[in-house]
Amino acid sequence: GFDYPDRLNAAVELTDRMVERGFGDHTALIGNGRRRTYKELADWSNRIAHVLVEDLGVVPGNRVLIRSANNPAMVACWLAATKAGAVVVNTMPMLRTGELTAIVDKAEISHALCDTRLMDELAACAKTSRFLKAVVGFDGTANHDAELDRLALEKPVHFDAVETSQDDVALLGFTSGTTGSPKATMHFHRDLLIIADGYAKEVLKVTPDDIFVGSPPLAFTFGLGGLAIFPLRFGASAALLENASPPNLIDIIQTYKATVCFTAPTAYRTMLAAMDEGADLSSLRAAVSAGETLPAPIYEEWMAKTGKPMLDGIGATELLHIFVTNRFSDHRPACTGRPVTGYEARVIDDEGNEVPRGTTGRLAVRGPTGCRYLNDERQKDYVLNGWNITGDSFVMDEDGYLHFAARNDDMIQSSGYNIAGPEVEAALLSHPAVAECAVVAKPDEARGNIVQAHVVLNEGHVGDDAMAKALQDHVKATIAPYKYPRSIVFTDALPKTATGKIQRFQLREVAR
Ligand code: 3SK
Repeated sequence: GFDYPDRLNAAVELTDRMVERGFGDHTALIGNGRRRTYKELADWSNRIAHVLVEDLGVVPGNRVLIRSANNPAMVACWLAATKAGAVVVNTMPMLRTGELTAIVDKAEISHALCDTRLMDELAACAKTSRFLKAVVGFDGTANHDAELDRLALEKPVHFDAVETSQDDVALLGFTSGTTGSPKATMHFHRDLLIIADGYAKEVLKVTPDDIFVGSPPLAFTFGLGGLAIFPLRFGASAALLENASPPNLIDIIQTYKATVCFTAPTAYRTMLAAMDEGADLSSLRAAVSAGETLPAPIYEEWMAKTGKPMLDGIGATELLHIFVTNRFSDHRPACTGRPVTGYEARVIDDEGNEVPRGTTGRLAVRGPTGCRYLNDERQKDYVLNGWNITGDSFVMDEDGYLHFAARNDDMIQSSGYNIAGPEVEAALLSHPAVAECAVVAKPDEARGNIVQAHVVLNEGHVGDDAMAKALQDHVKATIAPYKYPRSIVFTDALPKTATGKIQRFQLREVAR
């Protein structure tokens, strides 16, 4: 178990406490071409916390929204609001007024801190909101040239943080909407530390020498953990990118000799290709892959080129971070691994009973960090006796290792067969012409559904009938022939969420 004092403010632990522990001069964050030490980050967040309390009237329990790309100012704002005892909702730059309004209404947001470059959509939301009282701009480029920065510069660097309880809510994580209306998951101050003291310590073995990089937004708990909480908890550094496209990620890894990377399989695929062109990514000691299941060929090529395993893991906003993972000394291809210490995983049927090993069922998980939805009837559908019922189907093998089968809604029922869309995708991806693909069910009179593949080809290949036939033959030759995609749609790009997940529901709608 984890043993924290009753009175615990996670933001203090990640900044002022680190200064007390001797990390004051150590780099905490790199961003906008500058380094910020732990002392600078502690002072910066303390000054902003003064503004929140004294100028904006934030009181403990107020919900404060932050709108920004990944930059040090966003981290300072998140820490400041947490120090002030607020409940933070971090949001991504791509959200539009409608999506912001849904969040503001659900979480009853009273105050918002917004990068001045992203004000318009939030200002439109504030105009009509009955909850949002104040929107204050900060300078995401860290030139301290916005209202929040000017107010903060007048404040002292010491702040008496609110002595929150370890189980006071610190963060609301909104689930990224691959379907339907968003849900908000509540996380306590202690949860923010548990993911570091659990997964990051046990699996990643973080040291102060580590330099973290990655692509997930800080607004997504995958990013907040991987790019802020984990490095700050252990006196390590994070290099933040506002635009974490694969070329920028490759660049920053080389520039700062990053040691730990958090991203999704697609970016790793680009990195592997870049290595062939001479990119030097040898500084990376940990390559964490999550968000989408890791295809075995990427894992294998990474292993062959670096001599190190890529660590596939699965997490959820509901549980805050990764709860099942491979480990440096315990990893397998096409396998997501075993639960992180403190978490339990089960594969269950529709009645909630555990299915025999080797059988596909729904993944259920229980652990110290969740799941509690904010004011949401759906709690009773997704959380049973403390077990969070995920949206994924998995198989647990005889040794207790979990293997991804499909998103529940990615199971395709065709002519009485259950076909896991991702399995067909993996087969397609093993064809050299295929860059990316997504497989969905297309309703069909004769078969109920047929398998439809949406395919992005690598450069130099043409999406014609001959190519479709070649891909179908390849799938038939790779997996059981009944699984082959009877329909193939060639496309330039797949629809994705802001966090990079393929939005299969959009493709399904087109298929209908
Ligand atoms: O696997 C995911 O999608 C995820 C979600 C939230 C936090 C961490 C992860 C890996």
